[in-house]
Amino acid sequence: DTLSEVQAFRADFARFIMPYKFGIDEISTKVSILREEFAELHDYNPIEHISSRLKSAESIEQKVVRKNCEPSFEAIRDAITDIAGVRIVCSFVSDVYRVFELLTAQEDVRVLRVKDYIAHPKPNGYKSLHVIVEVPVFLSGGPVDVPVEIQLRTVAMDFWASLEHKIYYKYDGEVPGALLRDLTAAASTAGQLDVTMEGLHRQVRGDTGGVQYTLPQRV
Ligand code: 0O2
Repeated sequence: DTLSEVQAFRADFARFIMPYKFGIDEISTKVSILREEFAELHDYNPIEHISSRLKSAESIEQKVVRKNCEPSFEAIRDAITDIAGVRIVCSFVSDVYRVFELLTAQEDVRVLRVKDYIAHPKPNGYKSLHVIVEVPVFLSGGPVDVPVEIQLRTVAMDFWASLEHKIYYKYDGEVPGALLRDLTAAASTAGQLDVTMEGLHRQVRGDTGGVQYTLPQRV
């Protein structure tokens, strides 16, 4: 009957989503370790904060429709790689790339895709470094590789993105032109703030070499 079908689907969904939660746990632990070690060894903390989220069933459904994906767990597993999401907010742009390098250099972290919206911002001004990685999670039945989307950004980029996200939802994606222009201008102001703050930080640390970082290879 319908009730037992719904119950069976719920149980299948819970089983499907569980490894993604563990994927988040694995990445969050890795980031916490880097953060603590940095604070201890270098007396400096490149990571301001970490947050994570599991994509809701509703949001997965919307993406299935948007991507025209077959509504089976197998197809969803392959097509939707941001079910597990971890966001790392850093103080400076150089820290974003440094944390990216340190994380992706780890042996059990396999990089599937990199989107560098810092080097190539979206037309609205959105900036962040997105990387989809796969990490092994050891379950009772053996290891499974879980994709996790990691978003790395500065405090200024994060401030901008959270406001933009609210505005985008308030207007249901149809943000009025004037507001969109102001938002894009604000993104550029946030970018200038990042450059100024990084410069000040370097002066205080006695580093006169200028800001330099190697951009990640786009996979
Ligand atoms: P939420 O609520 O954060 O989960 P793909 O996943 O690669 O097939 P997509 O969705 O275009 O395609 O991926 P992309 O561009 O890498 O970015 C997806 C996520 O980045 C979004 O997730 C947001 O978190 C963030 N993002 C991307 N563009 C913007 C933007 O213009 N403004 C803001 N504020 N955030 C952005 P979700 O699923 O949309 O939402």
